[in-house]
Amino acid sequence: MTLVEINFDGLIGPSHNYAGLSHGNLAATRNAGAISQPRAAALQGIAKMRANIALGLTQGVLLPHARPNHRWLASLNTDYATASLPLKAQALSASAMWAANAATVSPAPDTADARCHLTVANLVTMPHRSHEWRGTLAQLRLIFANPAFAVHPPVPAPFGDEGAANHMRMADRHDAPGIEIFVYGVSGGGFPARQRIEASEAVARGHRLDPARTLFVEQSEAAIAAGAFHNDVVAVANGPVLFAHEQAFADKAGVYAALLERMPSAQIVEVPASAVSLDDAITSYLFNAQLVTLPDETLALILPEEARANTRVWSWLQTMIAGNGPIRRLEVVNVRESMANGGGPACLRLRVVADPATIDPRFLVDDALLDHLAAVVETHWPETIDPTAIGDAALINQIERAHAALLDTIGVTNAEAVGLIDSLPSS
Ligand code: SUG
Repeated sequence: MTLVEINFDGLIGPSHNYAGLSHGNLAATRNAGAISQPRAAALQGIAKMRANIALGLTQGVLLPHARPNHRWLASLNTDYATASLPLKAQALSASAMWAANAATVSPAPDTADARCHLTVANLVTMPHRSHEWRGTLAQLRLIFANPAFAVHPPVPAPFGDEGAANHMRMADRHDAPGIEIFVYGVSGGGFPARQRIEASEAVARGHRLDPARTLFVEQSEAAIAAGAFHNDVVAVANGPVLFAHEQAFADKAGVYAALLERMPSAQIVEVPASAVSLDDAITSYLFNAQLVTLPDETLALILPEEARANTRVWSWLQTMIAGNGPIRRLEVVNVRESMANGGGPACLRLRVVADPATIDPRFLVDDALLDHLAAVVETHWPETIDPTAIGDAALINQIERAHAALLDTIGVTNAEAVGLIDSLPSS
């Protein structure tokens, strides 16, 4: 059994639009009302997956959810035609693309029963995300049906849980026992803290983690106030390396000491505020890079173009690479459409350390499958969406046909589609 890290990227759905639904997510708020490009967005995501495969990484895909979510609207005693514009936007959101918020994952070497545990995030803080969990649960149960996995439903409201975006795992090797770090928020400049400690603790118990190798860490108020609505906007970890902004945590000295005590081999790469301010870190998404281990065991950062465009961030990165640190390579990807809604390269992926042989092969991608996905996107995804025009029946029809064409391409059966679609028929 070979455990490897698999990055499951959320394929950007045909309803991707800028409705400005996420209070505290400054990029999304800034772009509210802009015209989105769902087709270009999905192709950017596919290009990122291709680039990761070319680096020798194992790549998976999570499918967009059926939108609008008719079942959710029905539970609110309305339907898409008669719902208010805000409810329409919430029901139509393509936010399931940000796979880092799909679930928290604890690989088998960390758990008492040696299974890989996944807990679906409840995402209760934001209405448009609060109805993702059913579709996510159905999809994860399909992909990870093998007994090597335990897929758990979300922890209950009101304890907000945002999944892997607020969770980091460090280990000397992917297949060795690791340290799991859960990052929760308390408050931040009037913005909601989306991750509650009660949720993090519940997930850790459900995953049967060793308390001696589990840390619960508070995100700094300053980071939340500056727009870091998830920890993965100010810190990322992989292998023995923690890459973090100086102001990411409420008590950084305590965090670093607790980590080093449990994992003396841990390496902390801290970016000082004097070199990169929180604002620069958040607008450039420096820390929303994918920090990955390449086949030659060196570490690389997969960064958004916005990080290269920021001269302070880029010059800090150049200095880092010129030094003797553990991160040896920088790769730049264009995920602009997702970035404009506050989702960088790391938001778009869920990491699962597992044996690929235990995973439903329809969800593991190679270049040939990506060619098929790109063809479906080119044919069916809307070119643009104006968020004031989401009442247009022809647009909704196109979005629903696009999703059906995708399920067909992946080879999802009708019976499986019922669970995935998570909606009442629109007719
Ligand atoms: O939850 N944006 C997402 C971005 C999630 C980024 N994920 C991570 N950091 N892991 C969010 O705020 C914007 C949708 C809109 O406004 O229409 C949105 O939901």
